[in-house]
Amino acid sequence: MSKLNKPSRRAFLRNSALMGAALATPLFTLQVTTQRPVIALAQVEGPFALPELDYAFDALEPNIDARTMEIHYSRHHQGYVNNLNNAVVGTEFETMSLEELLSDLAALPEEIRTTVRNNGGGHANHNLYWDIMSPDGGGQPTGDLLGAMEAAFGDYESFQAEFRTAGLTRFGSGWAWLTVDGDGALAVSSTPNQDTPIMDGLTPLLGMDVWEHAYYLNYQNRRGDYIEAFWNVINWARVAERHAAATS
Ligand code: MN3
Repeated sequence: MSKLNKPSRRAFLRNSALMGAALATPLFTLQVTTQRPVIALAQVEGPFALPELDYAFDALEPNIDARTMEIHYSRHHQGYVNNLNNAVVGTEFETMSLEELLSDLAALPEEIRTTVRNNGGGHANHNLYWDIMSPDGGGQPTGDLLGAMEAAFGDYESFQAEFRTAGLTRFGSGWAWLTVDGDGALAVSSTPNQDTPIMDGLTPLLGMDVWEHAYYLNYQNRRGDYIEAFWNVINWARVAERHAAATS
């Protein structure tokens, strides 16, 4: 008997299993195609909590899929909130605002400094991220914000190119930013992990999460495709409001 025709032990076991199973039972379970429900993390008591979302998890489809949104919000972001609460509850820092905590990390005791940096940063960054996205997003900025962009970058397309590059070249996990400083100057930057421009005294106006958890289910490793889709969900009216508040 040739090697090709000889039934392998694995095939024998598979066929035996098939015969032993009821014929109506599929060989493979539906776990391959059926998604498990997303179990939200429970809120840890403390001064910080998830913000309300202004839109449904599926509202940003097809640009950002519903399951990514739900896991991102109710597990990742809730995790940052919970870790932050656990770090500050019962300490003298539990009455401080997020901005106060993040803008002077050196003032924090060493045993909670890294936790506040990572999880306070995560909380602040995601608050911004949800806020500057909308199912009615896209288009281009106008008015004072556009004028400030033209002063800083030349034109909107040059801003786009810088912001895209900031997101693409951030190695590993992090964020791409449009920020404004105390003199009203706009700049594009990126940060690693959950570091936030607030740590550097800047006001973030627009933030794009480029952690894989923000896009991997839908885009796998194609971060550039996610970045292109992100333009379609930016709520420029909200970005303009943030710009106006920061420069008034
Ligand atoms: Mn994230």
